[in-house]
Amino acid sequence: MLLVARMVMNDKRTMRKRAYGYRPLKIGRFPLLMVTLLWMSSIATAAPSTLKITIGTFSPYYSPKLVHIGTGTPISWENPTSGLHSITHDGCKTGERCAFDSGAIGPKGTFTLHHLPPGSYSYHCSLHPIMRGVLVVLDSAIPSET
Ligand SMILES: [Cu+2]
Repeated sequence: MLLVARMVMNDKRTMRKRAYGYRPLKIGRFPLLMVTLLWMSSIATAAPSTLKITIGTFSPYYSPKLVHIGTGTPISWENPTSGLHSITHDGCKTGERCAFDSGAIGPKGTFTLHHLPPGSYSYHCSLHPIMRGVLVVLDSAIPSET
């Protein structure tokens, strides 16, 4: 039975080849396998959702002011104000290790940080030093806010 079916299939292929004068494009299992692997890897390495901090003209200036995140969680500051602000690690000012400095973020601008090593990061706005926030990166994947 199988042999007959195979013969019929072969015959159809030959007919198609004859009819169009070329070999029909064979889409084997390889592309399907690749797509499946890509899909699976995208699930495995799916980035944790970004934690958003809003910049404000009034206290607490950075909302939330104190943030705990797990390593690998991107943090994004959004500037809905009409002024310029920065996200500057205190270490940049004191001359210690400068972990991040956004430079001036304009109105409607954003600044995103990825993959900060675990640690506690105090930061400020270099244009308005009264603006202060703290970012704590924990060696885990579970983010939380306070
Ligand atoms: Cu500012």
